[in-house]
Amino acid sequence: MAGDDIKEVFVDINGEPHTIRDRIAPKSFIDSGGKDWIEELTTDGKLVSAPGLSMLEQGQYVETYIATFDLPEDASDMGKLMIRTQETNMTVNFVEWYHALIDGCNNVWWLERALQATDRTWGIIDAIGLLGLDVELWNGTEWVYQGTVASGSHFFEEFLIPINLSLLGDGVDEVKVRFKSGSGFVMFDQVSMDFSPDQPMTVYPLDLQQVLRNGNDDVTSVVSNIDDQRVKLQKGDYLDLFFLAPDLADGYERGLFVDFTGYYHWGLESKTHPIVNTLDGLTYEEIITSVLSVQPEAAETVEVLEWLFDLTKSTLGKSMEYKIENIYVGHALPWMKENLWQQND
Ligand SMILES: [Ca+2]
Ligand SMILES: [Ca+2]
Repeated sequence: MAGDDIKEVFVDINGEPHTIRDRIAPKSFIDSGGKDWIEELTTDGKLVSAPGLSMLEQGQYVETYIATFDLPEDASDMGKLMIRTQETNMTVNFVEWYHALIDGCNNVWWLERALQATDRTWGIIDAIGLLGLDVELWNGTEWVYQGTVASGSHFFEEFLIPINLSLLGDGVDEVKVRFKSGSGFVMFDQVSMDFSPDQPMTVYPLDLQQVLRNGNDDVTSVVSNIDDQRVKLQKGDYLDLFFLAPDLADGYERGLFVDFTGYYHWGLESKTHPIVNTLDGLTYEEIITSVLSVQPEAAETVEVLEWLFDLTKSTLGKSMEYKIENIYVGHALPWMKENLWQQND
């Protein structure tokens, strides 16, 4: 990247890199009840958080915050909204509910294969969206969707959401951005926006030279391609990745970002079974038949799965409010109260 006043390069939630010049804080950050949280937002160590449980129990499934920024006269057409957030136990416990429901330790090994073999999984993926954080822009008439920060135990990780400022009418001197999530699902530490135009950047994809697991196990061929071959890391495991850096042109600075795919398992001691290697290319029904022949007690989880498919078919494409009411409050919350929070009653 080139430009004297560039402070950093930052990749947005869609994987596009941007240059950052100034982080401008909003002038207010107002929740749905009218309370302004700007002090918590702009103070280090203070957080914006809502009493999720009592809100859900009172039927307020979604909480919104509106951040208002002054629009600089020289603003470009894209605002670079940066947020530092943390998920709360409300979302962590939801994943725990799912894990308990499917008896994850005993069944994840075949479930991940079965779920890849049926279209009904789209309902479940869509339902998991209830844990996300939606971002909208006020265009003077209505709220216009800008993007979603997906859930995933981000411990004060920072995200950049590009905001399409060309949607604003002429003569507008304020930018209003609305955040929407399940009540109490997300805590905000910091929110800011950079209105500067992106500076010239050249992206060089670097060739992966070598990848070592735990310092000595060469897994380069496994992670060089997106395919069925994956490296599994248990707690404490690590990967070292080695790249060759290209020369830096005069007047440019270097920023680095990593692009990778993968997923994580919930629970440390997931068991597996040798027949997992024979499930490639099988249909959902064939996978279930194979699994039941070696693990008959999985029948219980197969039933749960059918129930989940039906439940998430009924919430497919519905609003965040609807999904939280019918999945989270309808099923997960009673389980949490009984199994996780008993001692606090
Ligand atoms: Ca703060
Ligand atoms: Ca691979």
